[in-house]
Amino acid sequence: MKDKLREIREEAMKRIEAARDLDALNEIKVGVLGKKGDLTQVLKSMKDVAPEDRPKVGQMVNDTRAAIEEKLESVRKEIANKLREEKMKNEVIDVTLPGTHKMIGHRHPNQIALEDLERVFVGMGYEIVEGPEVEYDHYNFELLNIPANHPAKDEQDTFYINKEILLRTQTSPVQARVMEDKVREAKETNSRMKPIRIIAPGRVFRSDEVDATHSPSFHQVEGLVVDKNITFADLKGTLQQFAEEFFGPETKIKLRPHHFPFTEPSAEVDVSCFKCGGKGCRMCKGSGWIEILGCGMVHPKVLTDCGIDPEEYSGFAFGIGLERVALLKYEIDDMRLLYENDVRFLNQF
Ligand code: 2U9
Repeated sequence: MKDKLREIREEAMKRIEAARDLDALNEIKVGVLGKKGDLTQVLKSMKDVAPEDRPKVGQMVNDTRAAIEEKLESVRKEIANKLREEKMKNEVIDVTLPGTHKMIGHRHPNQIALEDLERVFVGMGYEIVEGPEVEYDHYNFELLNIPANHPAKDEQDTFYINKEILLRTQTSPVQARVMEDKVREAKETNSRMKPIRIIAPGRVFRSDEVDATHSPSFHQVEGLVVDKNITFADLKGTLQQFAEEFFGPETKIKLRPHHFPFTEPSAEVDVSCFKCGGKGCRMCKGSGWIEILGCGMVHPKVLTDCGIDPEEYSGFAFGIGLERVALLKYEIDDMRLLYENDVRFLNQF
């Protein structure tokens, strides 16, 4: 029995030593220690051993099992280590390889210009208001002092849905709606109308041919302030502040008389060229000035039609073409680039 055990042990040790992988080790384990394994067979023949020898033989079987198990475990660890090392060697990272380029998103130049504009006006206490792109003729034209026979209606080539409904040609209807809402709110609460200080950014539509400076769909940011004692000086001060914050602290503004149906008096506003500071360059076509927006005091008829008494309240309004500002600010020479969404263009912002 003793010899048999030694034989099993030596044979097992030799085979374990020679094993090259985990499968081979497992096979040995089953063959020696398993249910039908060599060592288990020996245990089964214990009944033939004289009772007085059984404890000793039992101990020997246990020792043999323990020695074999220990050897199996140490060789298993060795093989596992070797496998891991080989895997690491194959998986080595070459830090000199060029990296894979991940594309990241960029804000569209229109969006950058919009956020810059909004920051300036929100800083002055303005609220941002949006409204429908599909509008009633009533809000888009009539309330803004552009009645059916008004020539401005032809100028603003309009996309009509039907006789009364159209794609808005300006964001002004949003402001007209806000005025109506404020008047209604004041009536309902039996109180004075609250002051209005809003900007209305959004998409507008005009039936224009596409070229470097025109598109049938573009964006405006319009502003409206209505309160008691609002004067043209407030308008000028606001625009001066806006110009300095948006284009730089040295920027000057110049107002030229103009005409809009919804404002009286009206003006077009130029800013001193932010590229050359006013000396004259390609950007300002040598003039030193760049036209940037239109503005004026809200026409008394517009106030009246929205339910506001022009004897009690006055207001100013302005309108900025967002694409125009974005093109100027980023020195883009063709508006079409803003709508093509070519990533080679967008990646530059
Ligand atoms: C209300 C009353 C008056 C909005 C105004 C302009 C002047 C203006 C243009 C800028 C470039 C349009 O995108 S553009 O072509 N806009 O010059 N807009 S005053 O006046 C209002 C608006 C709403 C109730």
